[in-house]
Amino acid sequence: MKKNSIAVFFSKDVNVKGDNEYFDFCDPNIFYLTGVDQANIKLIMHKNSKNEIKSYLFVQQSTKFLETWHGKKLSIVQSRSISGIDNVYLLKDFEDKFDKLSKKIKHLYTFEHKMFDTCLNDYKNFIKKSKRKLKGVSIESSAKIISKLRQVKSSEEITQLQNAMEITSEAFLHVLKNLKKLKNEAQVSALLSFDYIRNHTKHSYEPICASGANSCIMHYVTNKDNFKKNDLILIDSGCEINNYKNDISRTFPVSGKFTKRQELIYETCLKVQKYAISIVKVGMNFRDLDEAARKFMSIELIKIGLIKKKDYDKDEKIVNKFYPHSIGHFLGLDTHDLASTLVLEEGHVITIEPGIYINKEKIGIRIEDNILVTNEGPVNLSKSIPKEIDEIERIMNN
Ligand SMILES: [Mn+2]
Repeated sequence: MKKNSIAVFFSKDVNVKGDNEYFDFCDPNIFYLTGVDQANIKLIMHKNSKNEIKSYLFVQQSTKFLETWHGKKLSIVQSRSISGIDNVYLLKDFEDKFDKLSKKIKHLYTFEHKMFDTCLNDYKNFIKKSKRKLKGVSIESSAKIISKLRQVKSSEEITQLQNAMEITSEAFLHVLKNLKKLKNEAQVSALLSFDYIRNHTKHSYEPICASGANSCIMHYVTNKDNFKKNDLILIDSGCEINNYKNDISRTFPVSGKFTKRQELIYETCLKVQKYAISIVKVGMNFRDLDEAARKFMSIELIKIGLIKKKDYDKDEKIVNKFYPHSIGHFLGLDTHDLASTLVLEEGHVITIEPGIYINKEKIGIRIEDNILVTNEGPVNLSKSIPKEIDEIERIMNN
């Protein structure tokens, strides 16, 4: 932050649909900065002319109504102890405090990012009002600063991801061991939920349990179709601990055995995945990684005859027909985490997830691991989840 500046973050209120509540994770930025995971809170960070920083946290006052219907809100004392911020106030004091603090500032940082839900009416109105009120103050986005911080994971954050991975891994293994007995996508989805929830975690995102032709739909979440003989099932799922998210994909044969054709496509995808992981290193641009993986994929798809070399030479985009997405994304408090830079640094966590989708053959394969970037090379956080064909078949048929 620049001298004489203020950064302001709001978290969402509890979502209500009909008469039911949806407890969305409050706000990744506020959680990152304060450790408080509660809806409807506000944060001001103030840097004065002497480079001194003070933070102010505003929390909702517990009322009889809230306690009856939603449960107790964190008290000021609790919020202080969780956040380490001395200056904790009630929400109703926000405006006063902001007006006082903003008198001498030259810059106001607001969080606006195209990828994220900043469509809080409250927050939008606040920005609008500030623009009107604060003459001569430059209004800037804090996205770049906060992304830079969030992108590099501390060892505590990596531990959260690893702890979650133990449970994600347990769930995938549980599915693998039982898959031959299961009859449909819903049962796979239920088994994942069973393991996540009984281990006090939750889904990082809506799981994808896509069998047969459904596996060629990238964001399939219907998860209800019955298995047909020789179907593959593509499972894209993960749990989160303290809001730190896993994001794993595996593809298994529901019968316990890959057909020869499925085996060929699967091995091709796995080869590309292993290659992409192997070239991950500090200093590499994610775009170059994506490019190299796509090139490797193209060569492999030509080798197995899925695309013709002469067609590829004419138009490299032909690969997109079978591999329509990129090699992966950054991961953390958001499944598609903020990234201030595409150049990999120690502590970045990314997914590596090539896929091959052949609609007319009802074959969709994606293999996705979560990779920690270190100076010593890539560390596969999800290596305990089987992806070799012989291992998958051995576990399924045991
Ligand atoms: Mn992913």
